[in-house]
Amino acid sequence: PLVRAWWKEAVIYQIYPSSFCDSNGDGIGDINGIISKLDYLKELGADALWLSPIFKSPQKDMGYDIADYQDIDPRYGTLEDWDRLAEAMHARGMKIIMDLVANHTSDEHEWFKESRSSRTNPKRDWYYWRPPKYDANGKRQPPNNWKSLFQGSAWEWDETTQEYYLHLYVPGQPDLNWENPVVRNAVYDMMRFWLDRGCDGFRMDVINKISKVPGLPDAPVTNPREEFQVAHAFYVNGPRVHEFLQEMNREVLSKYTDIMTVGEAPFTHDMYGLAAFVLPSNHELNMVFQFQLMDLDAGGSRDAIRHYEPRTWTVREFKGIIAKWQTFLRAEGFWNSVFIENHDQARSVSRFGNDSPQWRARSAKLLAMLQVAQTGTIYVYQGEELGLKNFPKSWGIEEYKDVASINYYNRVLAERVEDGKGEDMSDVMDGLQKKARDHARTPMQWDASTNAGFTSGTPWMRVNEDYMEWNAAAQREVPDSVFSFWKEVLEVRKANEVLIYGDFVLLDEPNENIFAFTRSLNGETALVLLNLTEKEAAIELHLKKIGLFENISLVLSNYENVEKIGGADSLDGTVRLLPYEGRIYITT
Ligand code: TEU
Ligand code: CA
Repeated sequence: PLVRAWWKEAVIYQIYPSSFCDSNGDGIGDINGIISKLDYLKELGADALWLSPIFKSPQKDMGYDIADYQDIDPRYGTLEDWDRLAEAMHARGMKIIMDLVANHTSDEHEWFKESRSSRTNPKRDWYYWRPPKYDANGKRQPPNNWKSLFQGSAWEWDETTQEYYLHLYVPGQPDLNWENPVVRNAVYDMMRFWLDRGCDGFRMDVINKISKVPGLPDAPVTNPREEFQVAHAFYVNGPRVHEFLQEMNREVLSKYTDIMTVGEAPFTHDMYGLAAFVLPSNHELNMVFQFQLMDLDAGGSRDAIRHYEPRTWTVREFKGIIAKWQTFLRAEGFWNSVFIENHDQARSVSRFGNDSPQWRARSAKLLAMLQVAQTGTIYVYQGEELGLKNFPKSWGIEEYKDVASINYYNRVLAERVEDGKGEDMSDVMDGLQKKARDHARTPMQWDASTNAGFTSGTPWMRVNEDYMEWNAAAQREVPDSVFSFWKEVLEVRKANEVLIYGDFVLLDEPNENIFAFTRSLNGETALVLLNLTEKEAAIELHLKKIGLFENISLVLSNYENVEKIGGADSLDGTVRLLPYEGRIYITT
């Protein structure tokens, strides 16, 4: 049965506040900057905005290290600014989604300051504190061999109380101890604070890591060369995660109407494991972000070292992943999140399209079609609607600002120096140029003026060179720009329920170039043909046999002069698509 919801139909636009729009010339984007762009976002078709964290933070991981959940970082503005933003958005019929980062806090959060002050502090147990181990030589060692996701041990030594604390990310991001019910209640109180203030929902940061395997045992040694080991199995979808989220739902989420939740769930591609977060009967979250497609071009497991090693992929792998999630547990009510960019990912046109001058706009449009043709909530990341691409290879390591990139670079360099292998880092720079999170974080390109109109001061991060040509102002006026195309695809999506709710059937799985599928709902069918390659490609369609296409018409195309075919004839037999050509037909 079809269960409608606003958040299923919504287009959610993600804002990375530091890089969106700077209103006061300090080089950093802010809330007033966002307010000044609401009409642009409305024009695009955004129904909701998800803001990456703007809470008080020392910014060791760009705000994903929160020092006060109930205050805004001064670089972004004030609580009053937030109120004005929420009001301005609601006045335009838009919803505001905040980032809930509750797996960890900053080490500058009051909770942690108290916790670290003494072993007997009442908040000691709010975090994971453990005594050291000693090796055969009597040398102090961390309590287990877990590796931090951002390099090194996941444990930090604390001189004052002579114990280690756990941090899956940087040392400035100590993990909260969700085993402690008082901690959970403190998080719930904070959530109520925002919901009562007018927040319409949460994107929940690494929510699948809040429960750790009891006893925190050593991870198996999968990489003998390394001192610390990948330990995903000990905290990804951990033993009590569903109990905690059901409690959160009971205590908080269920008390508010019309809010939405999306949990970030990296480091697993296990369908059934992730279904448990989403199936309505479980009463946890509305949807999750799963990262199987994002991991497709990563060199290895999610071990950070191989993560930056590019991997080549095939069209069949690509469409296989999408088909898997599009068809998964539809009847039971599983709901997808559809995205190919966010603030942790390189630009999609550079990864899955083709960012050469010849194909950039064409393939960016194809990727827009790829997304609106899927069932699930659509997420658009700032700049994706303009076809923004990765910054160039000529940028040195000093232009990379992300702690994950810098730690990775430094670690490989240290290893090479130690091995006497010289200091040639060109392969590492190549990996970063393809995969680093930094590419999504360059300032938004608004117009052709200095600093792309992002700031009148000095931008905190270098602006991509191509802004003179690739910017919002230039594209807004041009009917065949990537921006205008995004507007159009989002309109078509909203006008056609079959694209939102229809059942997905993959066509011609073995085709090595074309991703073809149908979507059907209540007797209506959409046919989607996407050539994911730089060459012309063909597909054999037998639509008359299926008997579906008596009256179909082309509703979306990223080439100008495609014949507006109305009828099955021209689609029955061999259909040829130009490079990166996409077409969406819908029965009339
Ligand atoms: O990211 C979760 C995460 O672990 C990965 O997506 C990570 O960015 C990737 O492995 C790096 O290679 C979330 C946030 O989205 C990210 O920005 C934060 O850094 C992280 O959590 C910690 O809060
Ligand atoms: Ca500013």
